[in-house]
Amino acid sequence: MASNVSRLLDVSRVRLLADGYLLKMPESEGYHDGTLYHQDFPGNPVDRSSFLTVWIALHDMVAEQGTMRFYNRSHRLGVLGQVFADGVDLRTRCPALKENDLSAPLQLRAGDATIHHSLAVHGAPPNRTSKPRWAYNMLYMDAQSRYTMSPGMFPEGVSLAPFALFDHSMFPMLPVGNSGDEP
Ligand SMILES: O=C(O)CCC(=O)C(=O)O
Repeated sequence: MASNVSRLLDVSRVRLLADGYLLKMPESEGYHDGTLYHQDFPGNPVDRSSFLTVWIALHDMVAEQGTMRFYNRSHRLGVLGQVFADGVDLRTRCPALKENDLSAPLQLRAGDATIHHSLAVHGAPPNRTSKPRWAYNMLYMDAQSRYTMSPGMFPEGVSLAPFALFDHSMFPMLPVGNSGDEP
C-alpha cells in the first residue's frame, strides 16, 4: 500500500498519519446521519495539502448503506475550509461544485477500496438500511510533512513541537518497495 501511495503522491517516503474504523449506524436508529461533504486537509495538522485517504469496505455494501461519493476534479479548487465546526457542508458553501460532477453511488464488495486526495470534496448519505456499515481508512502522507498544531485529528497523549517532522511511532515510516508493480 505504501509503495502505491508513494507513486500516487510522487514522493519517495511515506508515513501513516492516521487510521481508524468507520461505523455508520442505520439512520433509523438515530445515531448517525450522512457525512457532510468536506475535504480532509482542513481537519488534519499537516503542512502539505497533498495526502491520501485509502478507505476499505469491510463487508459487501450497497450504496444505500452510505458509501462515499466524490466531486470529480474538486481537488483543483484549493482549500475550501472546515465544515464540521458549523455543520454547513461544502455543497452549500461552494457553488463551483456542480451536481453533475458528483461520482455515481458505489456498491462495494468486501475489500474494495477507494482512494481520495486530501483536497477532494467527498461525503456520504445516511445509512438507510437496517444494517451497520463498517469501513477502515488509512491516511498516508509524504514523510517530509510537518506538524502544524492546527486542531483536528490527532492521537491523545502525543506531543510534537511546532513544525516538527512526524517522527513518532504513532506515525510509522512505511517501507516503500521499488518492484514496479502496478497500483
Ligand atoms: O466513511 C465515511 O462515510 C466518511 C469517511 C471519510 O470522510 C474519509 O475517509 O475521508
